[in-house]
Amino acid sequence: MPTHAAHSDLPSVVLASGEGTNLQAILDNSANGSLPVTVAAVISDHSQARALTRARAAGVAAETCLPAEYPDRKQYDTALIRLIDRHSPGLVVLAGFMRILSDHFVRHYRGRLLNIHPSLLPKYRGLHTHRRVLAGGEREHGCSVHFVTETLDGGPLIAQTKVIVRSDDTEAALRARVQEQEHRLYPLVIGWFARGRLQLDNEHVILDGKRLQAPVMLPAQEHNT
Ligand code: NHR
Ligand code: GAR
Repeated sequence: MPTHAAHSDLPSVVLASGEGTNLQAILDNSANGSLPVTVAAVISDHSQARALTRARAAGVAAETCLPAEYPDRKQYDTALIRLIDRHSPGLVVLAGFMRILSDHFVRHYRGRLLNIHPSLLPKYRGLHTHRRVLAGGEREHGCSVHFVTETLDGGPLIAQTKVIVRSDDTEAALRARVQEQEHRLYPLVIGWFARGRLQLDNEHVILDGKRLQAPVMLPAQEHNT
């Protein structure tokens, strides 16, 4: 049974720390009718994040939750939960959110918390993935969408897209090609969730009623080489 009526948009909150290009992809797909979500609010841990400007431009509530205003991570995360839950979201989307979230936070949103990570997980968890991929001499790279659980960048994988590493690649060039894929992959997966096709069952991802044995690999486009 779909958990959401097909005709109603799923209220969602997006957390973003920086540029907000993934947020923009979500807003654009929502606006053009191809993604049945309503972004109820964008919340950032940085007051100057471009993501907040993008939210305002789209007529979406832009809010901040600033780490400097809380004595520790626990109280920060509690405040963040309170801000988010004012919007009663069915989905919380991490879109370049750069703060590690406590177990308490992650459990509170279990099964409705998604992240996009710039690597082919389980390879290259953590930060500076593009640099590390180049240093590691990898020939393939990409991005992954996963349900967030207590294990950092270790939650059950939903879908991935590959990018071929070029011999003359730079960190910036590689990042740009990976991000181009992120902007296709994330709205697609969020759409599955919003249409009730995607669930988390303990440690397993269910898509269209079946347990995924491996992440869905989104076929590359012609320019994705
Ligand atoms: N929280 C949990 N519990 N589990 C995950 O899988 C999470 C998460 C919070 C964020 C995104 C993630 C990524 O895709 C994410 C996944 C930040 C860091 C980090 O080290 C690591 C992974 C991710 C996001 N942050 C530093 C910190 O001390 C700060 C770094 C900075 O500000 O530049 O929080 O990679
Ligand atoms: C994205 O590439 C995302 O994969 C990455 O940050 C970028 C945010 O870009 N996320 C992480 O590295 C999480 N640690 P955006 O703000 O333009 O969407």
